[in-house]
Amino acid sequence: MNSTVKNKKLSDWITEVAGMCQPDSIYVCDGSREEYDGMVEKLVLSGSAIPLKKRPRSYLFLSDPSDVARVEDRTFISTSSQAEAGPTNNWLDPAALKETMKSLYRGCMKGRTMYVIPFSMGPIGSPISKIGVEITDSPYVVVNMHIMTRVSSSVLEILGTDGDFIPCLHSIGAPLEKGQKDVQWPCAPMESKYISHFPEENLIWSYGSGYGGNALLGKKCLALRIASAMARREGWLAEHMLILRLTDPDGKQYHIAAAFPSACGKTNLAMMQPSLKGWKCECIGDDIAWMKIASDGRLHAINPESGFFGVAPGTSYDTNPMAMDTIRENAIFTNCALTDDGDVWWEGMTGDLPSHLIDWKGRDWTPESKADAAHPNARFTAAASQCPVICKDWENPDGVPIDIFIFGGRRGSVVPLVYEAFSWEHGVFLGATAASETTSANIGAIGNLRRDPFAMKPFCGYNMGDYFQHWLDMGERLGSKAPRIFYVNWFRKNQDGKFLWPGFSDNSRVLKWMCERVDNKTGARKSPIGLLPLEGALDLSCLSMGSEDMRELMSVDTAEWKAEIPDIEAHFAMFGKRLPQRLRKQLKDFSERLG
Ligand code: O2Y
Ligand code: MN
Repeated sequence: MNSTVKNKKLSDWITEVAGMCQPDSIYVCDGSREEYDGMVEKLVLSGSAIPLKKRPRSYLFLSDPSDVARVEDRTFISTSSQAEAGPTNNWLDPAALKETMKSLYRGCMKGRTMYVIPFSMGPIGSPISKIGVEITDSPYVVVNMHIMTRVSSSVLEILGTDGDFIPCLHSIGAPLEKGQKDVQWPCAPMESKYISHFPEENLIWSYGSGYGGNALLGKKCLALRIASAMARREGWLAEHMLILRLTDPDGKQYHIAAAFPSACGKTNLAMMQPSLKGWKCECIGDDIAWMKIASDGRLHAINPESGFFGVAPGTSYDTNPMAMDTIRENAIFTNCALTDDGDVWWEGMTGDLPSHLIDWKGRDWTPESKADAAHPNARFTAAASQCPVICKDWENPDGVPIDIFIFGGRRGSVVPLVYEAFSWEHGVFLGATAASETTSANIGAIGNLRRDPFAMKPFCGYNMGDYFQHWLDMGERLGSKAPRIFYVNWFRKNQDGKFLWPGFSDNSRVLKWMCERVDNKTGARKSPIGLLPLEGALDLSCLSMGSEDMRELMSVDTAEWKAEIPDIEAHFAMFGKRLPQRLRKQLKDFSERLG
């Protein structure tokens, strides 16, 4: 070991894991730039990382074709009873799961180095932050964790001899026999991948995948699944939400947290540059928000991460110029295509197609090729501090006070551009029934409607019925200081299948209306689904949008909404007795309003 670990729980755990996984060596990370550079250099020499001539200190990794995304089917919430995990999670008995995984872990790091990564989610030392330690045999994970979390030996100092941390054990599950040559992206077959969470003991065990959310355990595993269970016990919120600061032309600030399912443009909204003159938008986080009620009685949010692990395809100077500038240097790319002059490329990055590429599977690609050049879930990893519009308060340990919550999803029809909840309780109903059409970049067949409550279906570490109750309880505690709740749909289409709303920077028009609602500057019209903007209340200045299109975009067709009721009923029925009575009542009231 290259450093002395003074924390008893940590040194005992390292010894235990090393005994089980049998690595050739152990390395405790310090989070330094030299460490990062040294690791990347080794990854380049081994052929795992491709240095990009066109982007300073940036590298491309190509994964095994079987290891390209989070694997929901292999993700488990292992609580003592299945009821605690609830109907939206895969469950296995903890003792049985640990036995299975121990047999996989035995000897799984042979021929490899075992890295110990001490990290903080949230600013180091902040009272809202949590400390984790990831043990992994993947140097790719180490370099990504350097960007996505705060890896530092000062985390070990804060831990002292008896401080507590969340143990996150990860192995790619590909031991090397003596003399065996490594492959570019080692991992285990699908059936032996396990992404396991033990929320009752704040423990994460991941095996077999080296990709993203399966392997960078600070993100979805700790900051959402384990943290959501901790948040419920401790009375706060760990949510799948971007955080942004919007400033109006008079300098008044509004803080917005928004939950959309994966692949609905959270990173784009988080970094959006308003088309409205005089309005400013700054990014605080693009994926996860931890929120606590502060001494002012308001809900304050921090971004526990320190980087972005964004979807590359579709990201361009048109859709998200701030993300494009964030990744100009010091970036890691995974499963993007490689250009002949040593840059990355992906579908939607440029109007013109390159004449030749190496695709994410390492094959020659030309515009005639049938297959995508980049995988639809190809990713960039870059430090939040590199974002040109990162908010100066993004690392404020006290967080920012949230004024507005937004829920939403991708719906080609039925759901209007924006509406407001009647109350906190109605807002919880909107979050609990949120639904989105699946795309090629996420789960399920394209175009299926998937209910994804609060965009937390894959990330809630306990029974979602209890999660709904936790939101209702938080509303009680917040009282009149609770953020206002809105629902949006940027993706409604007309009869010809064309998007009705331009989206991106024009979404600022919708955010402006929300701010005006918060300040009681504009009224709203009541509809069965919620409060809609008054005619002409949305600022459409300098936007060429026909009034017919606008009417269609905002229309609420009672028959279409009635047709949604059986699906909502079936969705709620899953939770049985754990569904809060108040949500049952919300559904009844909604049906009655529809007539
Ligand atoms: O496929 C993966 O492993 C990445 S998933 C992801 C990454 C960053 C932000 N959000 C998500 C998500 O699935 O919500
Ligand atoms: Mn996400």
